[in-house]
Formats: sequence, structure tokens, C-alpha cells
Amino acid sequence: MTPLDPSSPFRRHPLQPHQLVDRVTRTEDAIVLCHLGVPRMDPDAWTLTIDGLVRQQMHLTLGELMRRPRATLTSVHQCCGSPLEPEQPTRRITNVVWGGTRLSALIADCEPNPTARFVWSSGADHGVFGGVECDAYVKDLPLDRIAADVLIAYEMNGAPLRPEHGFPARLVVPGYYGTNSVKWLTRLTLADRRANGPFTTRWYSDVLRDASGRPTGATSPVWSIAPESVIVAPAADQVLARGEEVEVWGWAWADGGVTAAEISGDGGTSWTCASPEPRVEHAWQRFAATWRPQQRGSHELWARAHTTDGRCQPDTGARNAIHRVAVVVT
Ligand SMILES: Nc1nc2c(c(=O)[nH]1)N[C@H]1C(S)=C(S)[C@@H](COP(=O)(O)O)O[C@H]1N2
Ligand SMILES: [Mo]
Repeated sequence: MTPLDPSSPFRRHPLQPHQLVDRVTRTEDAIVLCHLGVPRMDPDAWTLTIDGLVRQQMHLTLGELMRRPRATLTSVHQCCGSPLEPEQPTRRITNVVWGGTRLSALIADCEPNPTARFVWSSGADHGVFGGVECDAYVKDLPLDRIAADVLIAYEMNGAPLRPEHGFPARLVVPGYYGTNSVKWLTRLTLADRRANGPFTTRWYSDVLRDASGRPTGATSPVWSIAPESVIVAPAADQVLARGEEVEVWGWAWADGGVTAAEISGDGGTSWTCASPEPRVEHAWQRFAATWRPQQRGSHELWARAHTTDGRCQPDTGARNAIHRVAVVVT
């Protein structure tokens, strides 16, 4: 088994919303989430196996992977939060440039069987999470999703992946929560059903609720990123002058992009349009609007993003709940 260092959960705390000033997050500021530890992989011994419902199995060395057609893309990379507290907003968010090769072309070369519907992906990490012994971190995604720019990435922000980000190669599923982008990738298996390990069935499976908040009994995999936004400026507790215009700006994102954003200076009573820029690749989108505070005292700035199909952020109770920033007007 691959040695891990550390061999226990490892993470880097995210930047606070007011620190997300850069369009592309620097690697040293990017989020890091490792459930079981950080495998130390030997790049010369590493191979990627593609098997399951395919006519041609494939075993690639790192050299062979890197000789395949290269693709780069900028993508929002968001942790959905702890699988033990799935409705808690954490705003662990990063926007980075990935370099690698497209999974769709690799899978096409393996000649998938028409019955294949899912791709299972396994990482080399192993250990205990939430009291459960796991011999690998295994996730899955629908096979028809791989056309949407899914990469096997070996670079982040123009440099080889760091050990904690999945060196030597990882999956990147743009538009899906980070948990699906399996690091230290060693195997992809095509299957006609979902994977049944703890990271697909027990955790990362949202409880669906009816309008009154009661569980319906159904669950939904934590795949697609729900619309979300953060206010970068003003920062929390910033002091603003009454009657003076201030730019309220931030980032908005969703699987498929956002089509509208709004800000509120009165805790959600009235909203002002804060048009987001058009989306480039799978990156987050900047939004901005001016706000002129009229009254002295404490105010709460809110922002919310909308998608083309009419979805918006809830006020509370979900990982993508509205971000609020308290400011003081003097
Ligand atoms: N093999 C493996 N892949 C993994 C994880 C992990 O623990 N093991 N963590 C996932 C989670 S929860 C997230 S949010 C992202 C984080 O990627 P990063 O650490 O490169 O930011 O990796 C995902 N891929
Ligand atoms: Mo995560």
C-alpha cells in the first residue's frame, strides 16, 4: 500500500471571502482536503488502469499520460463541506487553472461497452474516516458527464500537482463539487451502476427535503455545484460613510454558470441587479454593483446568484446559503 504522510485527515483552511481578490487563486492559498492523509506516490511506479465495461483495458504510465493531447482549463474548485455536516456553508472555494488530458478521449480509446453508465474512480489513499475502514477513496460520476471537459490533470496553475493536490495525477470534474475530483488517481472502472463504497453511499448523499423542510426519504448524490456567491468587498466590519457610493463586488458560480446576481443592502428586503460577467470556461464570474448607504448604523449586505433554469440561493439551511457581510455606516 502507498505510504501516507500524514496518515490522518489533512486540510488547509480556505481564504476568507474578503481575501479572494485574485481571479486565479495562488496554489499556496488553494483549499486542501484530504480525508485519509497524503499518499506519497512514486511517479516512476505510478500507473493508471482503465477497466470494467470496456473492450480494451488500458494501463498508462505517467509518461504515456503526458504524451496524450494536452488541455488546460480554468475552473472553480469547491469543497461541499464536511460530509458529516452537509447543510453547513463552509465557502471552501478556489478558482484555479488545471493542465492535463481529456478523459473522454481516453475512454473512447478503451471502446466502452454500450451498457456502461458510470465511471468509478479510485485514489491511492486508505485508512479510517468517520469510524469506517476504507481501502481506497472511491467516487463515481455519470459516463455522459465526461464530455463536459473532465480532465485527468497533472498540473495546477502551470506546475506539477503538489503531493497534497493529488500528485502525480487526479481527476478534475468541472462543475461538480471537489469531492468528485479524485486525487492520487490509480484506477477508472466503467460500470452499469453506481459505486457502493462509503464515499458514494453513506457520505456525499444529500437528504432531499420538501417545502416545509421535512426529509422526503429520497437522497441525491453530491455532484453538481448549486448556485453560490461570495462578497469580496466590502469586508466584514468595514466602516462606510453615509451617502457615499461603494462598490460591492464578489464572485458567483454554479455548474453551468450563473446568469444573474443581485445584492441587498437591507438584509434581503430589496435587491439590486449586480450583473455577472460572462463565464469563461468553468471559472467563477465577477459581479459588481454600487451601493449608497442612506442610514447610519449596522447593515447587512447580502448577495445571491441565479442560474438559467431559475435556481437561486436559499437564505439559510443549505451549503449554498446566502453570504452575509455586516458593515457599519457612519
Ligand atoms: N483520493 C482522494 N481524492 C480526494 C479527496 C480525498 O480525500 N482522497 N478529497 C476530496 C475532497 S472532499 C475535495 S474538496 C477535493 C479537494 O481537492 P484539493 O485538496 O486539491 O483542493 O479533493 C477530493 N478528492
Ligand atoms: Mo471536500
